[in-house]
Amino acid sequence: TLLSSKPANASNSSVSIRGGTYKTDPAWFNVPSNVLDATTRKLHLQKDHPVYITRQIIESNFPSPTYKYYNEYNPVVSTHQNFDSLGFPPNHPGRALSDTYYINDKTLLRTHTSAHQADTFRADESEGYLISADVYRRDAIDRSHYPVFHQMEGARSWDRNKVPNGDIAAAVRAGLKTLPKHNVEVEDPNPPYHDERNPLQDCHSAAEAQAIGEHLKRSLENMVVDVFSRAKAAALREDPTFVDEPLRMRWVEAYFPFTSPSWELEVYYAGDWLEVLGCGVVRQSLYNNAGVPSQLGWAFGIGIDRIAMLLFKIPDIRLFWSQDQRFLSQFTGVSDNLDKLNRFAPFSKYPPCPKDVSFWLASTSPAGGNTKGNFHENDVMEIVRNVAGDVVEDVRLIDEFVHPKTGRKSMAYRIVYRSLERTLTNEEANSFHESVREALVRELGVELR
Ligand code: FA5
Ligand code: MG
Repeated sequence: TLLSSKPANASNSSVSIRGGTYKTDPAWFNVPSNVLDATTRKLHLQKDHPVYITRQIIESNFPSPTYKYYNEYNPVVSTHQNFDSLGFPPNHPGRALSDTYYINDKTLLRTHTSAHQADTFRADESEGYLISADVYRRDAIDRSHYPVFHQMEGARSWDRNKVPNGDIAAAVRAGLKTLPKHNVEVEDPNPPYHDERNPLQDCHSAAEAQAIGEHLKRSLENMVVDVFSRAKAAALREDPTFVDEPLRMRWVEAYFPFTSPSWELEVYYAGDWLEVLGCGVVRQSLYNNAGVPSQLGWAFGIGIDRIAMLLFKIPDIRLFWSQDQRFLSQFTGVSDNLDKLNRFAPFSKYPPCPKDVSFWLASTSPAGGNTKGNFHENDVMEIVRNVAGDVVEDVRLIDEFVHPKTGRKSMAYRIVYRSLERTLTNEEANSFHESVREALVRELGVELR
């Protein structure tokens, strides 16, 4: 196949993940060994790890018994759980082999915690739930994107048959009054719903959707405000003269097949807006299919690693995977006493080694390739990741053009090699880069320029 990313046991017809054994289909199986290894790590359950601590802090903003916690769901799910149950159309690009890690045609590594929404709505008796888990995506490489990361799903539901007078809007508004009010200014130019861009569902009244949206947004803003106040307290413990930049948040309209209306929340961080979560009013079909048609409510999905970056001031998402004691020992004891939270103290910053590669695309890719004949940038990302692992900091398209006579397309990428743990020699970087160049030719059939 096209993938360089053959796991060590690719010749086997099955793969073991977290105690389960799954039949692999060579036409679908595309999980590289570094990703397979990551399935054993469960950073959200590793005490004193920043991802674990961040999970604790977010959970504390959604307390039991209103919310019930599920942190042990298996990462191997069906295409039904990950896509169909959520209303993803059959041709949705997220289903492609270029975006998702498959075991076989019906089995994959979940790409989001929403894969467990339907099952949890069906099984859960409480008013709300939180699900934390490792998730997997073939994705770009940079400081805030990694092929394995962690999400927390949250949902809060109200039952038409259980609220006073069946008045959902009044019940949600009453709930909203019990939530703390923060005093941070939030940019939210969006209407509660929008007929074309972000529609109300037929089965909801405007008042219901509006109340649910407000409850959702306030709950999430409070969580981010809490994270920031803990980060600020930590900074002040280290340096009483510390003055931080004011927290900035903004809401952006979004689209998910399983919520409407939908939004994303962005936080200003290190000179840029960082998307931290997606959310919305749950599509009624999810409740109906889960056998609880009298319920309605909201759901969200947070990137835990992204929140952890904000909380600990961690500059690069790769650091979470470090087994270096200079990283891990910095957080010892925090899980048992969140008031001891401290920000990350970088060990010395090692120099970056940027290297460029440019190539002509093959007019037709080799048959049988996982990109089905089309060049896909995620194949470049994965080839680089497979060759150089966590030594890759960033991969970016820097130039692209079509030759006016031949019609051939040229692409140029800049790859930044940088270790978080030591200085790379130029020879090492060159040798990684040479292997990347060879792999691009071998696996994508491109012609180097
Ligand atoms: C989702 O995954 C939806 N399931 C979220 C959702 C849940 C919407 C419930 C509505 C209701 P999205 O693909 O935007 O949405 O990812 C959610 C968050 O995961 C992002 O905001 C970001 O914080 C984080 N994230 C996404 N890709 C990566 C990545 N490659 N590395 C690290 N974090 C990521
Ligand atoms: Mg998003």
